[in-house]
Amino acid sequence: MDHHQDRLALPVGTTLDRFIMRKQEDFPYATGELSQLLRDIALAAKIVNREINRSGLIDVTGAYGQQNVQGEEQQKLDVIANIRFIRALRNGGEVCTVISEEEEDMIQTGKNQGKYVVAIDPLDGSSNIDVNVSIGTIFSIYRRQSPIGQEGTQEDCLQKGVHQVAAGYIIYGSSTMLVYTTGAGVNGFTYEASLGEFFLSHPNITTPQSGSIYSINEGSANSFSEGVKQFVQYCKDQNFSARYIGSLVADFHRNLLKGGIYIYPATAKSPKGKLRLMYECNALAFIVEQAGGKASNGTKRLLEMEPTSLHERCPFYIGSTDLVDKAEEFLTKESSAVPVDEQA
Ligand code: AHM
Ligand code: MG
Repeated sequence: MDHHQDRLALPVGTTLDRFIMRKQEDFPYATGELSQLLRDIALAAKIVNREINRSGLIDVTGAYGQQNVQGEEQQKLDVIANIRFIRALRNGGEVCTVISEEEEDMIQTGKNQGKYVVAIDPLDGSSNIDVNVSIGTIFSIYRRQSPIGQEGTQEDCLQKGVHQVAAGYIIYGSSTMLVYTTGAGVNGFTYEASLGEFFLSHPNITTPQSGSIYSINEGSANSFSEGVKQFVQYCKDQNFSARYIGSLVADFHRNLLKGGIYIYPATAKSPKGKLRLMYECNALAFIVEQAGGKASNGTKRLLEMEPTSLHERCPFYIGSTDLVDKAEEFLTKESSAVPVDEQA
């Protein structure tokens, strides 16, 4: 094709499916199951995106009328997204067991030949659904440890974040994007609704070493620990911008691209932090590290945390390496300080 023709009909770019296939060719012994699994997730994401986009028009907004395992009010779209992703994973056949923020117990897909286990938050930030603010889906993929041919076990599901083979998120924002890693960098794809495809739009995402955005719910500042208070004061002293959407995926995505730090610390209301290790923190920690950033529980690398239960929560510090280092510095000083009532 000559140059003129190329200008008349610009190439549409690389689709997610083609990108996944090309990556698979980099691994000579790959069987294609992980690729298929990623495509299953992308299909469910398109369906959920459709429901979200027309949510003011059809009866999917508002509360479902039940609470999830954590006693939180479920939104209708929480339930819909949960059904859609689990159905896609079950039909795909690569996954033996799913754990979901919306379900108390492990979900056995009945596909006992499946090599993988998935942890998913089907719709995060759901309090933002009804007000048309960005929401997201977060997922982690692990290789099962138990022998193939039987149901997945609790041990298969409760692996440390370092054992993830892939992780990603979908952001349903001003545009819809899917961002994922398989441990060889991070790539982002934007959804082209008229073609029904995700296209590679953000190849090889790297996060700035430092940044000037801090994201934390300062409404809880009275119950922050001294170290967190001091770090927030440090951000103000540096004239950083405060940005907090209250939708983790959106806050994370912005900071990933621009540089910054997101914090959900322990507070009086949530003594262990609010976010869940298995459904929210591990996936984003894997992605941020692959993009050159850092994630911590305040004192330790998040991906090294040993999970003990499916729905456990942990304090979360994630973003540009310099800022997470700085936050850890304040927190370490705090933990080595002698409590006031024990001082001589
Ligand atoms: P959810 O999983 O129930 O949607 O809650 C998680 C959300 C995150 O998206 C967000 O960062 C955080 O909760 C906001 O919490 P808060 O309103 O306490 O600041
Ligand atoms: Mg969530």
